[in-house]
Amino acid sequence: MTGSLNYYKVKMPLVDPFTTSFGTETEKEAYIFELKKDGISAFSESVTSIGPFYSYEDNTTAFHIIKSYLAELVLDAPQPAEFIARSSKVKGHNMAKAALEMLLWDYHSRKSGKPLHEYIGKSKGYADVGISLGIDRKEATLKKIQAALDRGYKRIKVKISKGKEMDILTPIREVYPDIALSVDANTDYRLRDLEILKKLDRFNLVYIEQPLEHDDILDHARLRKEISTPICLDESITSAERAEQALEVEACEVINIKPGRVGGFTESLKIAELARERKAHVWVGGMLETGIGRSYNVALASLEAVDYPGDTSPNDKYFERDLVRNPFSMENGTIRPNSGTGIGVDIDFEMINKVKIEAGTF
Ligand code: OSB
Ligand code: MG
Repeated sequence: MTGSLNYYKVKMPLVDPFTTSFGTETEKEAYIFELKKDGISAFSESVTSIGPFYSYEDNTTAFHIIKSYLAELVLDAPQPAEFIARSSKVKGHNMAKAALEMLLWDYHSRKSGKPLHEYIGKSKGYADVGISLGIDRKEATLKKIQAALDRGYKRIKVKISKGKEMDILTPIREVYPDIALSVDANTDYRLRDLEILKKLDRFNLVYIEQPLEHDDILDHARLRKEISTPICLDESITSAERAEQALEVEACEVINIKPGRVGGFTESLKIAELARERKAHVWVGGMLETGIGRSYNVALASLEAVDYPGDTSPNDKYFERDLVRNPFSMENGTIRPNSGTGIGVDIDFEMINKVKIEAGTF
């Protein structure tokens, strides 16, 4: 029998507004998907947001692509590889594809009786956790950093934007000269800003994340020769092939894997292995996901091949009440993936019903 694919569009306020170089997010609007077949219910989330400011996809484009082209390809619960083959005729739209590809990973790991992190490869059983802090007033940022250090976070990442980088970093390094610190520019610079980017070398950063254009590899390779701060690519790495090209031309030494950005877990696993072979560093990022999307990130981040702390904060950084009844807790800067089968989330349907603004079945 074929299964059914349900969706719930939810809208939840963020605990704290999140400001990056591309804008401020005050609430989360996300599509949650549920695949029901043969007594198994699997869940996933699209990492797209309200507008196309991180990448060209947003909730509306993802929903359109899923409804018009992809939903019909998952109803018989194929293996993820089969879904990728079937959906390859749709160009791009990785986030839309990832929402369903990951749904199939949850489905099949539940079917196998294993937790997702054991199903996908060699897991350490925990993920090392860093925090991603949005742009805020100096005092607020310093307070958040202290709170994060007190909670055991293993790396502090702060968002920067062009023209504000010195004002953001100088006070942080004054108070915390030695913490593991990184910055994320979310594409705010160009090669012509080289003089500013060179100044960042003095802050002894673990890396600078995505300084240049969202689809650039070549200018990052040029930039890398000019600065001593290691480069981490986020937006530019849209597939394992892209990752290989970036490493080949030495555009970066670190990669932020976001399963949503690369079309799902299959590509994510390839990138993690590739980075290990090429002696590059990898970690798992986040997109302010609810506990459903986050559980995938934590499972992936727990793999041995992932060697840097990720942006996989516990749920309370984002939401007062999440969509799951078993939120993550952090101990000594680590989070354990859920132990149930698949992504192991205990879905809080009462909460989903409370915050859903749209729902339906494909
Ligand atoms: O660039 O990593 C990013 C959030 C939304 C969009 C892009 C990014 C981020 C984050 C937050 O840095 C990561 C998280 O805590 O989920
Ligand atoms: Mg980033």
